[in-house]
Amino acid sequence: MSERLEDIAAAMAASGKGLLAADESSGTIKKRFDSIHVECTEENRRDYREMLFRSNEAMRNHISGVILFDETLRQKAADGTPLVDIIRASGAIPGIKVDGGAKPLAAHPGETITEGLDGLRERLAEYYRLGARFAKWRGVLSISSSLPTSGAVHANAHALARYAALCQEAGIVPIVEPEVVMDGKPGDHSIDRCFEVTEQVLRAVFAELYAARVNLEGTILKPNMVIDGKNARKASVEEVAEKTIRCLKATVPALIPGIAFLSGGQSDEEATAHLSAMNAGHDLPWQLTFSYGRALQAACLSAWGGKSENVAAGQRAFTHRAKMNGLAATGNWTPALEKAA
Ligand code: 5MM
Repeated sequence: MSERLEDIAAAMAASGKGLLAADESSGTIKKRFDSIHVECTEENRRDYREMLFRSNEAMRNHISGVILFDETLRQKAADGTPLVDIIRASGAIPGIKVDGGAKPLAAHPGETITEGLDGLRERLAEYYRLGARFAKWRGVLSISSSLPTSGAVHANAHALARYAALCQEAGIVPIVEPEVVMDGKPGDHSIDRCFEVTEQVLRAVFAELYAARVNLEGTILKPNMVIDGKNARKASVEEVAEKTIRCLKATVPALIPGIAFLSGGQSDEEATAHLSAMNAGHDLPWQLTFSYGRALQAACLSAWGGKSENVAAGQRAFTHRAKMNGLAATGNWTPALEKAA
């Protein structure tokens, strides 16, 4: 495969495919395993992720890249094959989460700054040697009556831009993920408030990317959708699609090759329906696709339940969601396809 940033980014945003976010840090994967009563050991994490990456139909046809956590990038399958080689053999691109997580932002109660810039140049060089061709960094912004503050918006946008420039220097495509969370506290904000904040955040992010001289054609954006808070009324699928597109058109340059949404706590089917509605019948300058964690994995996790005899069932569940989202990435998903499964 070509090693140009632009070509890697275009392959990540290939039509009808999307990204699998399997980069849960140790604490997050423990929560997922707790929910199915599975012990969070290195072997169980390996077995779970090996099951995902060996889902041939899903990986070959619907997944363009996989975001990994540091441990997984270095791990070998039960038969000794590096997990990275299994991903590559399927035609998907291995990627790596390089942020150090969201930590309290000094003097900004209730807000966070994502850490991990110190030593990042050296870590990126190692990740490149290990096979990663893209990376991910997530900034987190919460909505309340007084948040986010402009201090938090700018600190996170600045960190995202410094990260993105370092990635490109290392030959790695940055996924820039400024997440305006839907499930924060109190989580009762309206879709219009989410629009206002997402617009403010994306404007700040692109101003910083520009100032940092980031090559937009070698960058993927991973935003939230414009959506009501988790504890507010639920806007229709059409309203979410229309307001999200409007917000992106107002803020995201057409040079960005792909926008890959996070699912953010939406149900599996909601995340698919929203993506499909955005792609159906809209003339867009970028590929719009998925980079889901929970909305791709929840059904698979429960079908597997940590039991080797359930691997085929887990793979069927993952393949189904990957296929549904692949169809949504071209606007061709319908609810009837879920029932037909
Ligand atoms: C898969 O979850 C990712 C890792 O989260 P932690 O660093 O907190 O363990 C997360 O960054 C993910 O890539 C995005 O938030 C999108 O995931 P969802 O579940 O929102 O689609």
